[in-house]
Amino acid sequence: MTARLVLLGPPGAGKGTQAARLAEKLGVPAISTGDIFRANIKGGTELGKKVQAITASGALVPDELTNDLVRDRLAQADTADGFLLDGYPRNVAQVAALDEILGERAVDLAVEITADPDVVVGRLLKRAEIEGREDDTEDVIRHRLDVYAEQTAPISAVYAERGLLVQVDGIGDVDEVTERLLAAIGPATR
Ligand code: B4P
Repeated sequence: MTARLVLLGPPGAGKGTQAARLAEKLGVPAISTGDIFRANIKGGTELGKKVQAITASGALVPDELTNDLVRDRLAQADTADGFLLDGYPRNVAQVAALDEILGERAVDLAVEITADPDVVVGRLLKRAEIEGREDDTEDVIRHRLDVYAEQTAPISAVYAERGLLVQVDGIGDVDEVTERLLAAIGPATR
């Protein structure tokens, strides 16, 4: 079975949460650009130093850094039978970069998790209490939502035009959302 999936949705919709669950069920690696940046920041790497202030402000990391990172990750052997991209692509230029990286191995499906902005702000503020993520303050969360609306939301139309978009309601119990996602993805795995 292969599944080359892209997970879309606003900050706090549940992408990271659901990506880990779906990856396990589908037997493909979940690749989160946000997690990769955070690991580099924690490890004090050159990349981490370059992106720390950017991610803390809620802005997008420059495309050239992000695209190179994804290109390297998708060249690894564990992606041969599929992958789940979480948080990438994040703007229309990154969609073009991903097309170029994948070539013939095009994406099977883009799955958008939808959620009301008020709900996602509440979730992220709750996470702030637990994890203390630098970009989970109310001001930065609002900025991340603006960046999402301006730069990331238009991606859905691109995949919809290709007939590859499904939307799944991200409101509700985590298990319930996983079930909805698996039902939506099912036909795209082969
Ligand atoms: P990300 O790590 O992608 O952060 P995010 O959009 O907030 O999503 P995340 O996956 O963490 O949260 P989730 O919705 O799962 O990006 C962070 C930063 O990295 C960006 O701002 C940017 O600077 C940079 N970056 C990343 N990718 C980039 C790219 N491609 N280009 C440029 N820059 C990039 O979960 C949120 C919370 O909700 C959790 O606490 C979870 O427990 C809770 N939750 C989830 N589902 C729930 C449910 N059903 N009910 C209740 N709570 C739920």
